Amino acid sequence: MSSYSIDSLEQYFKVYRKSVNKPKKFWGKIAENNFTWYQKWDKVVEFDMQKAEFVWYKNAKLNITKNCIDRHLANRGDKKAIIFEPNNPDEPSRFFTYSELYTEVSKMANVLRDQGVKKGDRVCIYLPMIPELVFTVLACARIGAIHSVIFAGFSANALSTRINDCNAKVIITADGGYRGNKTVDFKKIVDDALNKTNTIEKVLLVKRTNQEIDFKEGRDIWLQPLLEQAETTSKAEVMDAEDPLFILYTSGSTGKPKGMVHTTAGYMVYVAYTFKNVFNYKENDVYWCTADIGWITGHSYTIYGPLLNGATTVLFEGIPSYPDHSRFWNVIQKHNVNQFYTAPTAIRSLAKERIEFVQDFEMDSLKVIGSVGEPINEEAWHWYNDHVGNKRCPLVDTWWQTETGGIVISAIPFVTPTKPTYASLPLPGIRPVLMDELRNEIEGNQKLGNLCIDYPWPGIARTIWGDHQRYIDTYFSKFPGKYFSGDGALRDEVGYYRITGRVDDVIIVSGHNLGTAPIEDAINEHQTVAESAVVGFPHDIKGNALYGFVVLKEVGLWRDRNNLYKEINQLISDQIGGIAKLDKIQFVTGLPKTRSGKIMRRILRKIAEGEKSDFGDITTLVNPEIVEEISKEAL
Ligand code: 6R9
Repeated sequence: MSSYSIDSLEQYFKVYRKSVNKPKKFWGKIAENNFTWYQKWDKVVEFDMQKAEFVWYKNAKLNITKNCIDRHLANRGDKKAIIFEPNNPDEPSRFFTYSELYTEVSKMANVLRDQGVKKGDRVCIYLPMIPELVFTVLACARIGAIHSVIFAGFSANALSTRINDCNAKVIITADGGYRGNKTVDFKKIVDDALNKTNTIEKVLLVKRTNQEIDFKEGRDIWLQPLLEQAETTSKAEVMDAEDPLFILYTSGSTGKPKGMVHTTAGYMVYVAYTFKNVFNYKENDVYWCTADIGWITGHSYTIYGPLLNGATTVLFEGIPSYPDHSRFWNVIQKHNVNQFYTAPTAIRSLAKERIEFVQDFEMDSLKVIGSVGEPINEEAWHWYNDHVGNKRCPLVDTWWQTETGGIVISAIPFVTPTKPTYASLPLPGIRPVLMDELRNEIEGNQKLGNLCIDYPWPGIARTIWGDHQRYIDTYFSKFPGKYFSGDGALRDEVGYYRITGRVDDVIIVSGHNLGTAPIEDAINEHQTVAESAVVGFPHDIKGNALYGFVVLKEVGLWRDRNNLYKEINQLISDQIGGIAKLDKIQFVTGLPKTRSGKIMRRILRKIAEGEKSDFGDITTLVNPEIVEEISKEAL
């Protein structure tokens, strides 16, 4: 049991050494001592980094929901598993004990089975942050269906692309959802998406807003009446260790999203272990991760990680600014939250508000605060540390990705000394390396390079759905024998890692990964556009914002730039969703002619960052002040 929970720096170094010298023994023990299995494994790991093939816990049999729910029933049956905090603070919170969670998940699992969903089928979930979202995710896992949760900010078009990519058979959605003082028409978006798909047989509907919807007989089914009649116990499907648990789409350098596939046993062991250590969770703590379940952080650290450890996890439906900017702090006080995990964007936007918003609340319950999704700048780090953590709570800056399944570089609270803007040290089992452009490993400290990991860990994604070659090409080819993250990093004088940002064509805006290619494709759909290029530029709150360089088919067309700007943003929103939006646009006569796209982007980034451009071949039609003005107007 001793290596499951790390309590001192000395122990960390000891455990870390063990984990990298004898990874099989290390991960074997963790799996052996902390989970329930129908059948144990023949081998802890088998892998080939060239072919990107990973088998963890070979031939083991299990069901992850047995580990998330059933095994807690004996001792934690009456313990709260989920605290649901609705969007509207006047609506009462709802609580689900582990026993109630068992019942809810069983009912949902039985309904899905009755509707013909079988092991291996793909089920799309497009829901607001309500308890039914957690129940459906776990119900899929219970019956062996592969869940594919689509973030509710994605447009109908983005949703249909994802449904088609994995041939989902069923989609679960709601009539509508609440978001601050707005409602979102979930059902309408799904209806639009289904015009462009033909694999969905059934649309299962949760009632949330009671708004009117178009109901299509024979295809649409209200869940509530079915749940009321469903059996309250359910058999958990026997899953192989390597059976897929879920698909989660992430943006890449091309227009097509990558369906990252995570499998059952390795993912389970990895997220449980990292949750326990990175948040120093203790039995009666209340833990809150604000991430939407549509992202990997919500999967691993709102649902699976906490429930695997028998924790109490808060599910928040709302947004940080509603009804005012104190909402996060209010919820921490209300539910006596002990561990709080959020994104730098949220911190930066709240730090801009009056200090009373945070000072008026009693947050003594907090023990650990965390950050994820993008680099946290020094200013935001200090504000978070001073005003939320009260200089008392360790701030863990956790670096990881959809592809890594769980946190890979992070301080362990009360163990690893923290340093602002540094993710710090690798967790046990993780061997980070820095590589230069010539594919040589960079030895020593105080060095900057491409961040890779050179040995597999149980939570690593296994493939891209339907395209293993793309998985190899994206992550295992640039630096043969290593997993390449796409991020750059600095290793300081004591070996701490600081993530410097993406080195590829992905831009992280408010913590959301956006590939430049799909945005450019959307811009190019405009009838007046000849070509375009999108780059990121630093933004106070969002971290990065999008800057579009657009070449029009005819020079004179730019006179209508105000409308063009709006129409182009509308096209992007239709294709991808509201999360992708050009903050600035510049109409140019041509893109720089360079040897490679990489160099062109470097030039454009310089211009976007406001450095004076001395590249003669780019002539702007609009001077930057005017562009600023137009951008502001259109916001
Ligand atoms: C978990 C998650 C992954 C990308 C990743 C990196 C950025 C995440 C970070 C961080 C600096 C951190 N990122 N955590 N950058 N410091 N603590 O966000 O997954 O949505 O796949 O994004 O996010 O650039 O490569 P995902």
